[in-house]
Amino acid sequence: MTPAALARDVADHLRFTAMQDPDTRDPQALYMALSRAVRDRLVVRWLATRAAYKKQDVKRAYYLSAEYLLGRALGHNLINLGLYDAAREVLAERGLDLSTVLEREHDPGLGNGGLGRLAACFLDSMATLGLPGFGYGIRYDYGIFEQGIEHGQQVERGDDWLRLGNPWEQARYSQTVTVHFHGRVEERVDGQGRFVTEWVDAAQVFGVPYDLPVAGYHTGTVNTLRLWSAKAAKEFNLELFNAGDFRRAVEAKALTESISKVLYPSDHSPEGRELRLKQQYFFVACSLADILRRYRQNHPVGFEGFADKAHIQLNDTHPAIAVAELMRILVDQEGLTWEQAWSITEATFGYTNHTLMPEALERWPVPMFERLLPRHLKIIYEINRRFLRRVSLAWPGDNARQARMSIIEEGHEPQVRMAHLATVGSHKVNGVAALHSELVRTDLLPDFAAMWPEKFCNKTNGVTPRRWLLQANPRLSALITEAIGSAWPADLDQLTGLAPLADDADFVARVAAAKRANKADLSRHLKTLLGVSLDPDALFDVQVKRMHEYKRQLLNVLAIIAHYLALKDGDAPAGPARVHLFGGKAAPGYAVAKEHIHLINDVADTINDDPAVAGRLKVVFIPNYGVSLAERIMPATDISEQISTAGFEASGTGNMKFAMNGALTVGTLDGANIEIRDAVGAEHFFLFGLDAAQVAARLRPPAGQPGDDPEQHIAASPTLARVLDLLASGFFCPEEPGRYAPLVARLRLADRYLVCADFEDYRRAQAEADARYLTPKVWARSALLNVAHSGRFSSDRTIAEYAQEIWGVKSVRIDL
Ligand code: 26Q
Repeated sequence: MTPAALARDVADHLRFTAMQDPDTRDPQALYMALSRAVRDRLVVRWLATRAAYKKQDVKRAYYLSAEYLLGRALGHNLINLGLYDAAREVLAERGLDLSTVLEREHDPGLGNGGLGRLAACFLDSMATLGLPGFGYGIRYDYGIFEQGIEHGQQVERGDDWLRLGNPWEQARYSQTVTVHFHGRVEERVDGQGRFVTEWVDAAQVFGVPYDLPVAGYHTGTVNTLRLWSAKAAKEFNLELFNAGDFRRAVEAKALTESISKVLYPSDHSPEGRELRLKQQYFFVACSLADILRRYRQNHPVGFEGFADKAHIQLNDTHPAIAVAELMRILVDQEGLTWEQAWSITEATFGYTNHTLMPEALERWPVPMFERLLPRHLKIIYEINRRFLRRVSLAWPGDNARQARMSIIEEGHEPQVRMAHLATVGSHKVNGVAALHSELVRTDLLPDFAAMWPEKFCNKTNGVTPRRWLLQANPRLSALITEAIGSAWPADLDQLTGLAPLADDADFVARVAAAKRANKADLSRHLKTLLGVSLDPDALFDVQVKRMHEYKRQLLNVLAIIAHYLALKDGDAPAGPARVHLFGGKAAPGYAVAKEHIHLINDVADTINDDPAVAGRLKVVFIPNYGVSLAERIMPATDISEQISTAGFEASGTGNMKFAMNGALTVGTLDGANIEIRDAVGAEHFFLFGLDAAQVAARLRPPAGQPGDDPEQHIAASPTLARVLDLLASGFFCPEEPGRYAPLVARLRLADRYLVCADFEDYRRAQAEADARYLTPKVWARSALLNVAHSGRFSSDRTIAEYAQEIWGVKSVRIDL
């Protein structure tokens, strides 16, 4: 672990692994060599961890997720291994900055947003807590698209993240799994007179596992993330090839391998295509085969004890087909009775819900399901038959209830409801913030909560403080360590030790200086990236997250326009100069979200070009928001925009990263915002807007009550009326004046996310924030108290709760 040994191994990897000049200063070559040298240092712990789990035959937690937004690995692993300073020295000897080398790593974007990043934070916490946790997912050849902005509009480019090789992964060809699709089901009586079912004539695909190390922070634990890549069972059709039909000879192979080709770039919008279901079954079948193989190694006969040795957590419904797949294996292949298999299955699974929006719930058309997975459909029917029998025994004659609860939605086009399958097949169902879990119980799955009240629970999300504070914000981290010692990254509640320092003027000033330096860093970065000049003394107000109507980037931009007009009129109350930053991808098929990106860019161009507000107001849309940009943005933010319509954002996790880095939230009572406000104190959080109950009353008014009327809010707010008129007039898009007239017309007609209803109160909260910012000491005190009380939002706390209350796994000491 010394710099000298690291330097030697880097040179060796340059020479022997890459066959390059061992004295090179090429950052890309050094990124590869340094990563390999770091990986070598993980291997001893990796093997020791695996051996300890096996020897002690511990219960393992398996996290099944279609997405992982891991972020770059090198810096993270250097920190977790305590090798950061050694690496800096090694590169300095070559005249290179460590940061230049870290930047060469392609940020692996194997996810869409919050759900995928949560999975990555959870892996980090499992390893840091020494828990036997395994991640399973898909090794997409192409991750989330790279977003460009051309003429103010989003353009998408493929993310060929493996182009230059991936030094962290290890293929394990010998553990390849065979997966089946299509075919038909044969039912017959076997030699002993038993009724057996067989899935025959199915097409085959290989799943090749690629392992990534997941190192804990300052521990011996290195867990594994295993990602599956699809490989054709047949390389090509030799007959066709010999007959000269080369195209058709390779076609089947290409089609098969398309299963793990690309991540679906949509979130919250159902993608009903067959390939998506194929992806889901593919990685679930591979993972379950792997989990059962591992179980058999220590338990050669029987499956009675399976649920005592394995818990499987379903990250949303994307892997919910696992319920049917485990039943298939236990009944068809292992010969267990249905009852035996079902009690194992129920005891094995837990299901985490991440969304309440009905249109985002996964449903598959029965005919498609039957074509792809005929045996699984039959199993689901049988699960459903037995389940509905229980419902009818508990509520005799209540046919409407049975129809509501059925796993199969009947009707013109029957569908499989994956959330119902996951709920029936799991012993625990959880939401991801207190409000969300309550709404899961009362709004989303009320019939299920009535049947199994003890099944439902809450696990408020968290984020890893290693990446999001220690690594992303070294300036603030150094101050924290100076004040409370260095144990906080693995025990984040210790941050409360900062609270008394909120009254120490010198310390508060140093925290403020760190923030200013971070803002200067970000400004420099954005200058090189986009050519914009930002003033680090301005208030940095940031909204970064996926583009979605419910997240209300539109509310933000309308208020910016209002502020702009007030500045031009000279009747704005005294306030600081403001910089408004936006970032976020729109699903390629989500036209409204793309329109909002266009609008933000049009407004930015107009405002940034207007000398009347120069030095007072700037607006920037930062392209290609992802983990790496987030690491630069979170530490450099004063105001965190968490302004979703109450009841729509399940939790949010960006909100936690901002607070941990000393931003103040302007936010609604939604998701985890509520818990953040409770933790940091209401006076250090700028609350506005309708709450979830009020939103529900406006959007779904009880019979006889009026619903929301946007025109009424517009009439009551001359500011809003003027903003909408200006927008509709084409002021921000003179080259195409009609561009935003439809947007305004839609808003006036039906405002599904209550932008108009919340507009004035949002402006009020922003004005309060402005006023506080004018007294830097008061602001900095609030910022420090946000940091001091964000300990609860460490994913270590979240994972400790899952381990204790759902998974039943315990930490394992790894002796080296
Ligand atoms: C489903 C079917 C077909 C295609 C795509 C999808 C799909 C993909 C991704 C549906 C949803 C997602 C992602 C959802 C997501 O990121 N949800 C967020 O999860 C976070 C972690 O719990 C929460 O903090 C956020 O509030 C929630 O929006």
